[in-house]
This record gives sequence, structure tokens and C-alpha cells, in this order.
Amino acid sequence: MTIAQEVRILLARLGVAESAYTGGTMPSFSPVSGEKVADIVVHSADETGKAIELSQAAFREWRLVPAPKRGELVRLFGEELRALKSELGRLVSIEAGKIPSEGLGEVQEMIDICDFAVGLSRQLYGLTIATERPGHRMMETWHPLGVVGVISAFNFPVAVWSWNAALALVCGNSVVWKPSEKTPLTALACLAIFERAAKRFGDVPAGLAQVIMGDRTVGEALVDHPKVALVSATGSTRMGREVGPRLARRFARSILELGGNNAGIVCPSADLDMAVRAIAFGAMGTAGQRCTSLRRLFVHESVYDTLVPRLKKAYESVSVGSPLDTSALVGPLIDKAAYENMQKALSEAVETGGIVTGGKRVDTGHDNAYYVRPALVEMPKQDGPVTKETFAPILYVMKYDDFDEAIVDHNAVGAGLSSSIFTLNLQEAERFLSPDGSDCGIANVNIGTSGAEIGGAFGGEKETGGGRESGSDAWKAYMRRATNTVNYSSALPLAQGVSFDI
Ligand code: UN1
Repeated sequence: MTIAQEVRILLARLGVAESAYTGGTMPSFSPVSGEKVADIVVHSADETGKAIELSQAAFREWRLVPAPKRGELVRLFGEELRALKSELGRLVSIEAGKIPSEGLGEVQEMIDICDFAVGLSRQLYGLTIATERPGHRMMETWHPLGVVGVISAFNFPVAVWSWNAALALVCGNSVVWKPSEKTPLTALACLAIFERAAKRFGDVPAGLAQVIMGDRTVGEALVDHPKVALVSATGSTRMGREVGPRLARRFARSILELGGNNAGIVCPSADLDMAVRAIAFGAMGTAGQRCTSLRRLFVHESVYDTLVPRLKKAYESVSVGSPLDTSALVGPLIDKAAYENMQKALSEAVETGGIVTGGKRVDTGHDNAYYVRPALVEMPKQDGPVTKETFAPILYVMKYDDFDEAIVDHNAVGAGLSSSIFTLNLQEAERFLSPDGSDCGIANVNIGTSGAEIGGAFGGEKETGGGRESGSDAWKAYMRRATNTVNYSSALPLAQGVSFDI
């Protein structure tokens, strides 16, 4: 069976109408073999506008449904996802090239956020605040916000949408999703699964969750539409630099989840067995195509000559191959451009004095599929390509002798998403988590940079964009806050002691 044939079978099981992915103008490819698997029907800017109008109408109804009842829809969605986990996980492997456990893991992340959002639907708490006036009560109320636009990237084609959608829906919003052009099929599948849940729920307003397909003109129409209250955008810093100001211009809200150039520090006391495994998964897992992938490593000089050879061995032995019919741990890069960017970064690294292990293309018999051996690059210092994010499995390794300097170098890049330290020394660990330690949104001790749980707020600082999604109180970004003061006395005392007697 060809991949295209399997895609058809999976999409039929997932409930996607054939008309959405045949005869359209946007070809969709599988990075596993490079073959075309579908022709997606795209939306014009006009159709995007209509989808947003429908979403606005759905929002007006949905915001009046009690939050725990909204949670019931998300609970049903989680149930449908559980039932179709293997099909959707497989489609993620086909479309994004993830190995099976990571494809399934992504769907698990969707299920987990649904569970989280269901609980949240009974916990959209506001504070009661002490008022300075007698006979008054002050409180805050959280209200639904409006149409939430979601722009997602190819590397987490289903989980990132669900972090946003599950929260947005329990918060009383409607959702319009513009997926990556590289992963439209999984988006169609998510919507079809959602529709099953909506049918079981019964009274869901039409257009509560929608997907719009197309290139950046569709994304721009979403970003610029006056009825879209919030856009949550995941992608490159370059994309964020365009989206952020456009939203700010019309005072719309944004959640920006942009690039990462994540680092780890390996200290003299580190448990090296643990560090090797964590570094291997962080840097080579998902073929280095997570925004949380480990890209820079600072190793103390006292352990450098023990750790680095062990890492090189892991790099030389890791299996690279098809995620569909081998047990390889590293699948393909998403496309040719990703491969070329990787090679460019590697040659820049060599020009800057780097020594490369790995990095070569692996021949799988598919001309249009791009498999590479992950690259470990020993660098004399943090320079050249090390300071930029290259979305590929490249790990730059540098030696340090002074902990304070290692922290300074750790923070000396544009992005600020994820970070980790490997140490058994309490002072180093706590220092890394302290105000003058890691400047990232995620800082871990004895855990790699990637693979965050949904329960925490996810996102980062500086060029990563500052947005937070998923757990903790990230839900607040999807609601508007009203401060309410009620006077239940028969006097009218003014705040700040002001008198105004007429
Ligand atoms: C991303 O790469 O855009 O922490 C998201 C992780 C995953 C999410 C990554 N839970 O690696």
C-alpha cells in the first residue's frame, strides 16, 4: 500500500470528507517518502472572512452556555480522541514524520489538555477584593473573549491547536484555526473528531470550531480581521515579528509562541548517565524539530572529555529511518528547505571553527525525502550559527570553566524558551532557577529542555514572544476580566476620600 492509499483509509476512519482533500490547489506531502498524498481545497480571503463572521455568531451563543456545560463538550472531544488515538497518531507520523511513540504522544497531549480544560471549566475563578468603602463589595469576573484565531506550525500539528482550542472553548470562545500548509490533513482530522463530539453534545452552534486552509494570505486575513479578538500564533520569530505588530495595531490580543534556542548546562557533579539520555532525546528526538529541542550545550571542563565521547557514540549509533515501517528513533526532516538550512548552518559552524560529527544525508531510496544523521558540533565558543535557531538536529557543544560565565552565555541569545541544568549541587540548581539564572520561560533541573507536560504554562521570553499556553493560569489570556464593585449601602462614599456633594 502506498502512503497516499493509507492516508485515504485513515481519513475515512477519522471521518474526513473526501471533498476537503481531493481536487484542491494546495498539494500536501509526506516527509516520510516525499510523495504527494492529497490536494487540499483552500479558502479565499473572502471565505476566510465568512468563516470568521460565522465564528462570531457561534461565539455570541456559546458565551451564554454555562462553563461546566462547555466543559462537557471538551470532555466528549477527549473521549473521541481516546477512541481514535492510534489513527490520528499514525496520521501525525505520516504528515509530520514523527516516530510512532511521538505521534501517539502528541495525541496524548491533546487528551491531557482536554482533561485539564474540563476541570478548568468549573474553576474559572475571580477574586473577591477587599474594598475601602463600607457597604461595598468588589470582585472580578472572567468573561468569554470572542473569536480566537490559532496559527500553528508543522512540528506539533495537532497538540498546539488543542492547547488553544480546549481552553478557548471552555472559556466560552469560538475558534478559527489556520494550520501549517505542511500539515493540513491532521488539521482536517482534528476537526472531524471535534464534529463527532459536537454531534454527541447536541446543541453546538454552527462554526464553533473551524479550520481555514491556505497560505499566508489566509493567515493575514485572520490576523487583520476586526472580529478576531485574540490570535495565538506558533512559528518562527520572523513570523511573530509580522503578526505581533499587526495585532497590536488594532489592539487585538496575541499569544506568541516563537523560536527557541534552548541550552543545557552540564556541571561537574552531574549524573552523566542521566544527562546523556536527556541530551540525546532533547537534541535528536523529533529530528530536532521541536521548538523546545536542545540546541546548545555548555559542559564543564572537568566532565567534557567523559561526556562528549559518550554523546558522540550515541550520535553515531542512533537509528535514522522511516517512522512508518522501521523502529528508528529519528525520522525525516520536514522538507528540502529544512535540509538545506541544516547544511548551511553546519558549513557556517565549520567556518567558525566547529568540528562536526554526523549531519550527512541518509539515503532511503526516496529522492524527495530528507533524512539526516543528527549532528553534534564541538564549538570553540558561542558564535556564528550557534546564536540562531536552526530547525534541525544540530547540537552545539561548548566547554566552560566558570559557572557564572556559563549562565551569561546561556542567556546571551535572542530566544528564551526552554533551558536545563544537570547538577547534583543544590547551589547551582537553585541559582539556575533564580532571578539571575536562566532567563527562559521553562527552566528545568536534571530534565532535558523538551517534552513539557501540559499542566505548566508553556512559552518563553524575549524573541520567543512572551506568550503562555496550556496549563497553570494560561486560560486567563482567553478571557476578559471585569472588575465589579457593588454598593449595597444607602450612602455613596467615594474612593480616595474625594467629596463631591451637589
Ligand atoms: C513545540 O515544539 O511547538 O515541550 C511545542 C514540548 C512539547 C511541546 C512542544 N510538549 O516539547
